[in-house]
Order: sequence, then structure tokens, then C-alpha cells
Amino acid sequence: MTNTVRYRTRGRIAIISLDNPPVNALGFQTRAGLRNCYRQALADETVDAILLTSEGRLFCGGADIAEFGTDLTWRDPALPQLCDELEDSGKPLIAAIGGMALGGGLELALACDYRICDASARLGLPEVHLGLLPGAGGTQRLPRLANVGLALDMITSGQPIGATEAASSGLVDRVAEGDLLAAALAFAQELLDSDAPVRSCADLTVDMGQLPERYFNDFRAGIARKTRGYFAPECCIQAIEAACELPLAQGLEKERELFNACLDTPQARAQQHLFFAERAANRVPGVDPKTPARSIRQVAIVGAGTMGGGIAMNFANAGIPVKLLELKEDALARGLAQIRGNYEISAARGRLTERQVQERMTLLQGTLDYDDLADADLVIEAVFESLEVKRAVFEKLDQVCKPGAILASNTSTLDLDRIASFTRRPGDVIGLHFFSPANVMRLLEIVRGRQTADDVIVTALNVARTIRKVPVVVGVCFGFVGNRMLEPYAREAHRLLLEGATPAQIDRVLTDFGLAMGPLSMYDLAGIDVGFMVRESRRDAIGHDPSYNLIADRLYALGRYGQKTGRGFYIYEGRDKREDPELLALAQTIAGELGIERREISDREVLERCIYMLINEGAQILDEGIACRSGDCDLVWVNGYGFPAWRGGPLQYADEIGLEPVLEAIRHYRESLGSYGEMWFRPSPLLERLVAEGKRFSC
Ligand code: 3H9
Repeated sequence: MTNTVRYRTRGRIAIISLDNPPVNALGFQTRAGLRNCYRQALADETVDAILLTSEGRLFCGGADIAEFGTDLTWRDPALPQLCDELEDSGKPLIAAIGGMALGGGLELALACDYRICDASARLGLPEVHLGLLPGAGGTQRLPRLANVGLALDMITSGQPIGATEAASSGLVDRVAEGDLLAAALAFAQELLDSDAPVRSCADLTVDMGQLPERYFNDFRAGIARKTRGYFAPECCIQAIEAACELPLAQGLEKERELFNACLDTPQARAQQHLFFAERAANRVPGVDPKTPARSIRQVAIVGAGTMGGGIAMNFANAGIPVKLLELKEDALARGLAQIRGNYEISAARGRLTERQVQERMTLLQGTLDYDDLADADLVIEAVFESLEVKRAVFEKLDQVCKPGAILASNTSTLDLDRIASFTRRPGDVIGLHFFSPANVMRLLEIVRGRQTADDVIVTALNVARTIRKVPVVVGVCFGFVGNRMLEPYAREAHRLLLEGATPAQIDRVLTDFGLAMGPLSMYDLAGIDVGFMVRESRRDAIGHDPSYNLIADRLYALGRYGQKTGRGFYIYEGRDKREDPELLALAQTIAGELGIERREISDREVLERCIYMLINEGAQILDEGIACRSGDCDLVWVNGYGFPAWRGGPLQYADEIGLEPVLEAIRHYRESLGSYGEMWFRPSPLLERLVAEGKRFSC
């Protein structure tokens, strides 16, 4: 017995409880403790049945992810062997599941003879989010106990199901009403009274009769877009196919083979890096996490444009009342209509009921009067990106808002400390930078000003959790983390056009690398006019390079703003886009004007110049302390800019390929690109230091 597993008896029933806070992860010690308790119960003649349950708020969060990559994962008893041993119990073994049963936690339960859960239970196999498949029998037992369709959905999506669905699919035998332990003991007694048999998945086969022809291939095709670039989903499907074709023991062997094929891969490391990075992002150096947060019951948004409306929807979706302020009646009406339109689209797609649409709209109240914001606990400004416009808003907010209200700006580039200085309460001012569309994108950059109070930061982190965003706390600089890293990446994409690459080549190279969208398509979508305005405010920082995004400036002058005008880097017809010969000619003309030699550009050069410059800027940001951890930069780019999660983010990618080749390539371009190279290809001192010390970004 160890202190992470408890053993006790009630009459002739043994109760084994996982007690390994915070999530009862199945590390080596817990597995060993569980096996000892189980063997003790089997050996004890006074015990007729065994309950496997847990202390704490959840049943089990699965294998201990921190053990992956160490020999502890396979130290006896490894989780698959432990599950196999439970399967052969000889005495009725009942899993009593309270709260979450995830991954290896659910696999333990599947190996038991019977399962009972409470009404709030959530059962899932989320290994695919870690670049893995369930490796302790989940792919073999789930389709046998429930059905193939449910197994495919749960295992390839990683999404958990609730108690009702678990019961109706046969995954659990009973849902407890009231106290779980009492119900589980009663269930165990019932089983004993009725001489219920021990059961084994080995006796079950998957019913293939109901499956249409090409079932698995159709399923593959159905998820192909979502799983583009990922390795694990295909392994999940192959393991479930094996469950349909092979006896349990052989299916388990196949599962182990596939699990091992995933375990030690860059993708698994990348996805696990993101798992821990998301959790670490909630810890802000210098801020005590126990600092009491302010309570946020009423929110207000200034500006009912697309961004303001999207931000407002996040709060309405979380059941928090929102006031939406605009200066003019028609702008307010347009903003509210756009929100309603978005909800109606969700309803038409079956994601919301009409009633939910109504409920959310009722939480949104439009106003033209700043005085109506007096009772707001949090006000988020989402107005035009100009310091003067923001000054007017913050001066007004300072007058009308109650003491203790948090005043947030959604600025994406401006100096938050300047914005805070427009008020008499800079400690209450913070940046909450949402990404468009704000009701969809998961990222929230929380910008910590020089004077932002600790409890305001802690509150912002809580707010992010409430509205289901991934928060990353960043410092003040132009563009914070995301847009600052975007700058060199995009600069290279624009410059490569002048040197001889085409938009289609550049976008293809980066989407093949895994980005959701190529940089030039992204600028067409975001608006060439928007990029131009940002550059206008930064001419002092970029003016020394006459080629700096010049092609985009020319497109702006031609009124070619991208998708919204039907022409930008591409020509658009509806959603289709095609290459524009005029753009190619324009690139040639500009190159001629600036004396840039045009040549054939290799795909490798496109990739290295864009991605390595992105990495280099990330390093610089880390060195300046704008981001606290490399994982923070990675979270920003994965959740806000479509960087492939299976690569773990730009800095994790650099760690994976090695920092030395990155540094070498930057030095190479510094020399080979002449004065342009000298201007921009400066290795970050942090990158140089890490290479010299043989270290990586993530410690
Ligand atoms: C698996 O099971 C493989 C098997 O099929 C085969 C094996 C051979 N391990 O998220 P929270 C830590 S793979 C280690 O903030 P919540 C987490 O890092 C596993 N640590 O809590 C954090 O630490 P810190 C499949 C873990 O209440 C703390 O616990 N399972 C694990 O918001 C609190 O976490 C999964 O993928 C773990 N498994 O959410 C489930 N889980 O405080 C992964 C958590 O130092 N876990 N930690 O930052 C989750 O999804 C959520 O943690 C959970 C609780 C929903 C359980």
C-alpha cells in the first residue's frame, strides 16, 4: 500500500481509492499501490467484491504525462499490464466513477467487470490531444463494450461523453442517483446477491454486421480536414480496426505497437509540450496565484464593431450580462444585428437552440450612454486602433466607472502604459487582446502594464477561464508577443515576392509546413488596408528599409485591400482565389525600382526565412522578458495564428530541429542577402547564448 492509494473494507466489499491529487494521475507509485491493494483484496477470503473508486473531485486524469519519455512509463506494473490483470479479477470488480475518467483512468474502468458513475461524470480518451492513442486497452475494450462508432468518435476527437450517453451506449452499467459511494456499495451488494458473473472483454467481439462497406475509409475522409498533418488519429483508427478483426489479446498487442509508434515522436512531444505550457501560462512570475480576484458580474464593451461584438458574445455565452456601448444608434443596431446573425448561424447548424439564442441576446444590452457603464466590473474597449481615440475612451471611463472596475483595452499594438496614463487608476488598467473572430479564437493575450495590479492580472486569468480562452500574460512592446512575432515572418513573405517567389509558392510552402493559412492569403483576409495603417504608425521603425512590405503599400494605393475588394495578393471570385498576373508584374517593377535581383527562390529558402525569423523574434521577446516562457510564445502562435499544434509552436519546433541549424541559417542569410541581410538577419543574443551553451528554449 502507498499513500496515493487507500484500502478499506465495508462488510465483504473492499474499497480501493485513488488518492493522488490533483488528478489521481497513474504514475508508477500509484500503479504499484493500486496493484498491491487489488492483490490484497483478491487474497482476502473475507472480501467478495471490490470497488475501485477515488478521493477528490475526479476519478482519474489518466497516465502520468510527466513520466512519458522516462523509463517510469513502463516500470512494472505498467498501465497496460495493470489493466490486463484487473480484467482477470475472479471477484466482481466495480469501477465507481465520480467526475472525470480520462485516458488511462477510463481504461482502468473499462478493465473492471462493472461500471457505475455519478450523473456529473465525464468519460473520455483524450490521448489524441497528446499525440498518442489510448495505450492501455481503450481502443480494444471501448468498441467491444459500447460500439465502433462511439469508439471512433471518442478516440479520434478526444472529446469526453456524459453519464447519460455512457449509460445508453453500454459504457457504464448504471448512473448513481445521489451519493456515489453508497450507490456503488448497493450495486456491488446487488451483484453479489444475484450471483452476477465476473466479465471479460475477451469474451466480447465487435458486431461488424451493422457496419456499412467502406465504413472506416469514409470515417477517415470525414475527419481528414481536421486532422491534416497529425499522425496519431490514423493510428487510433487502425487500432480500432484491429479491435474489429482480432481477438482481444492480439488486438491489445496491435494497440501497443501503435502506441509505441506514437510515443517517441516529435508530434507527441509537441502536443505534450502544449499541454504543460497551457497550465504553466496560468502562473505569472511575481504574482501570487492566491491573490484574491475581483468579482466580475457585469461586463461592458465599448465599440460594437466586429471585434467588440465578438468579445461581447464570449461573455453572453458564459451567462454574464454585457452592456455594449456605441456612440451612434445605427452603429449599435448594426452591431447587435451582427451578433444575432452569428447566433442564428449557430442555431441553423444545430449548435444552439432558438431558446439559447434568445437567452444570450437577452444578456446583451445596447447603450449610447457612458453613464450606463457605471456598474460594470470589467469594461473592455474595442474601438479604432488610434492612441487619440483610446485616450478619449479611457478618460471617459475614468470618469464614469466605479472604483475597482477593471478597465481593459483590446489594443493589438499600442502602448498599454500610455493608455493607462490616460486614467487616474493605472493599476486597474490591463490589455485583453482578443483575436478575430473573437468569439471563436481561443487565444487571449493579457497585457500586463507597468502598473497593472496583481489582483487585476489574477482576475483576468479567471475571466479567461470563464470564457474558455487560453490566456497568455505578456509585457508591453509593439505588437506584444503575437503581432511582434508576425512582423518579421510577414516581412520575409513580402520581400520574397520582390526577389522572385510568387504568392502561391510562399503560401503553399507554409501551408505544407502546417500553417492553417499562408501569410499572403492571411493578409488578404485581414485586409491590406489594416496592415497599411499599422505600418503608417511605425514608419520610424521600418523606414530604413525601402523594400519593407512595399508591395502591400502599392496594393493599398491601388485600392486592392484583399478579399473585401475582390483583389489583393490574389484575385477572388467568391471563395475561390487565383494568381494575379498584375501582382507578379508589380513585384517585378518594384524589384527593378529598388535594384533587387530577381532569381528562382527555393521552397527551403521560403520556409527558412519566414519560420526562422519568427523563431528569432520569439527568442528576442523571451530575452526582453516580454514573454515569460518559450511555451507562452508557442501558445500564442498555435492558438492565435494557426501554427500547427503538432509542431508545438515555433520555439518547440526550433528545440526539436535543434537551435544550431537555425542560427547557422540566419547567419547564412545575413551574409548572402547583402545589405538587406545585414539589416534584418541579426541573430537574437539569446539564440546565440543557447547554442553556445548547448541548451534549448524549453528547460
Ligand atoms: C494516457 O492516459 C495514456 C494511456 O492511454 C496509456 C499509457 C500507457 N498527468 O488541467 P489542470 C496536472 S495519457 C500528469 O489545471 P483541471 C496538470 O499539469 C493521459 N499531470 O486541472 C496540472 O499541474 P500543475 C490522458 C497531470 O481541473 C494539474 O494536474 N489524460 C495530468 O482544470 C491540474 O491540472 C489526459 O490527457 C496527467 N494525466 O483539469 C487528461 N493531468 O498544477 C489530461 C493533469 O502543476 N488532464 N495534470 O500545472 C486534463 O485534461 C485535465 O488536467 C483534467 C483536470 C480535466 C483532468
